[in-house]
Amino acid sequence: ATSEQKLMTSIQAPVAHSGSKVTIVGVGQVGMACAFSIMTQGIASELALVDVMEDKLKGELMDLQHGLAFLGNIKINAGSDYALSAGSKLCIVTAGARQREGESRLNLVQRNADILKGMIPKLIQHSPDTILLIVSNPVDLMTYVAWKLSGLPKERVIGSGTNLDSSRFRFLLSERFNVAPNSTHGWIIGEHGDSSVPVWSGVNVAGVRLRDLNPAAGTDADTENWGQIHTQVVQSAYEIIRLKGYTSWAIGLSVSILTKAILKNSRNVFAVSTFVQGIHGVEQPVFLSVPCVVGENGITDVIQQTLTDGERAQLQKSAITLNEVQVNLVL
Ligand code: 6V0
Repeated sequence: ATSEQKLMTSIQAPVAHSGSKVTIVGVGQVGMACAFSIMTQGIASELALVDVMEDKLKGELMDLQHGLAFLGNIKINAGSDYALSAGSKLCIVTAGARQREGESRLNLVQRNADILKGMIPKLIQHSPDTILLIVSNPVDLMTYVAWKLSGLPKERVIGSGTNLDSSRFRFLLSERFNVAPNSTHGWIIGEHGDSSVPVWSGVNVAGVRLRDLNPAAGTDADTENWGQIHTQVVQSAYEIIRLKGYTSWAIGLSVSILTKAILKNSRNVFAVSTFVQGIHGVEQPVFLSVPCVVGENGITDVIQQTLTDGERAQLQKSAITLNEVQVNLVL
């Protein structure tokens, strides 16, 4: 008998796969930050990492596994074969090129669409009932591409969208108010990127609205220059990329909280990229971020925010811009 057989009396074979399996495609800076956040918070019971770089996969796998004695156990696998992803409740896509210094997110579009073409059908083949969470940029367009390639219903294909922008916004607001970021509420919707829309009317602490304290907040007439905060949000990815080469920790946490909402059916509300044709007067079949209720079956509801005419017009303009790129994509 082996030592294992001497150690234990077997009663029955353990199950091969447990319920909350998550696949992450792309083990670059973003994918690994997502993996680390999910692992350390004990959100998933199983993690599969897929990429094209075998050595990097093996190294990352070993490095994560060597931390498991400090955490709750989770089963981690890594490899280039999509069979590893079988039975995933959620597949997170972070593979692809990232912006080069000074490059806009929209510029990446066909390069990353081509990468998704080789990946999405394989993910669906192995996990036909999965939810897709798209992170690769430009995320709103990539979410559309993933939706088209997957054949999944639209509510099961989610883009990480402006969940990160909203968090950046809340952090910067919180510094001005000198209260904690998670006690500071505010939403950025629309495109994850240069044309995102800050909803100033909703910014509040404990229900006290900034606009009631300063009716000009976020407008050109504002002497306190709150609008500068949105400019900073828009520039922050460019700034971080200039300073450290990529962004990782905040997007990893943004993705892990979305993962938790899905696996635990939490029905929290997040600004994520969803199909918005017919919402806020958007006419094009595009994905943009609006506050969505997120649960085990994906997006169940969209919150109907009270927007100003200007905010609606900005959303509609983003939709037109995205659609112009979208119709020229080769899928
Ligand atoms: P990275 O560190 O270059 O990692 C990309 C990974 O993708 C690498 O490990 C590649 O090997 C892998 N990859 C490339 N092609 C394939 C393929 N065909 N199949 C499987 N894997 C592949 O980039 P990083 O992790 O920094 O960024 C990844 C993506 O996330 C980029 O498109 C970023 O622009 C995007 N981000 C999106 C954010 C958001 O808020 N939505 C935030 C930050 C970055």
